[in-house]
Amino acid sequence: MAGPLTSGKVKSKVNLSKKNFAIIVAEWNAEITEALYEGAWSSLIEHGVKKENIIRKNVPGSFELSLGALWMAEDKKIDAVICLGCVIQGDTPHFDFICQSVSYGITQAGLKTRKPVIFGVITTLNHQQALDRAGGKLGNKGEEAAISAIKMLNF
Ligand code: DLZ
Repeated sequence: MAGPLTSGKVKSKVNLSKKNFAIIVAEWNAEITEALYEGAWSSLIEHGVKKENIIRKNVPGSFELSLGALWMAEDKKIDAVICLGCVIQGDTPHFDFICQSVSYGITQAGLKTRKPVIFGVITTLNHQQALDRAGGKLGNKGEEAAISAIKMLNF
């Protein structure tokens, strides 16, 4: 089932060619997170964001997205931060700790800096569910994350 954010383009009252975005990409499950990055980057470009105004940063895993997001959001030049990760459930409770920590951390980064910090983290039970959400039959959550950032800049 697709959410309301999935569709291609939104109208922006804000001049996006003057906005600076940071996209932070977790390296765990790189096949998925690279597809999310592709979706987020393409969507920003489609909405008129300049290539040179998109900064990409990598972090080792989704757990590190929180600190990466805070660092980028604290940068005065950055208007919005998009966090991309993929956490797939394993045999241990590790999944729950990472998901809980990253969702809380990303929220805190936004609240502390008063900037849009977007949660583009897929949390799935298996690899197929992640593929479905990274350019597969359920769309691309990276693209949705970019649209969320644009909508928040238009708040
Ligand atoms: C350790 C770990 C595990 C088991 N699974 C994932 C995952 O599915 N997705 C993800 O983004 N990261 C995972 N990690 C790595 C942690 O996020 C983190 O990088 C390490 O625990 C080091 O702090």
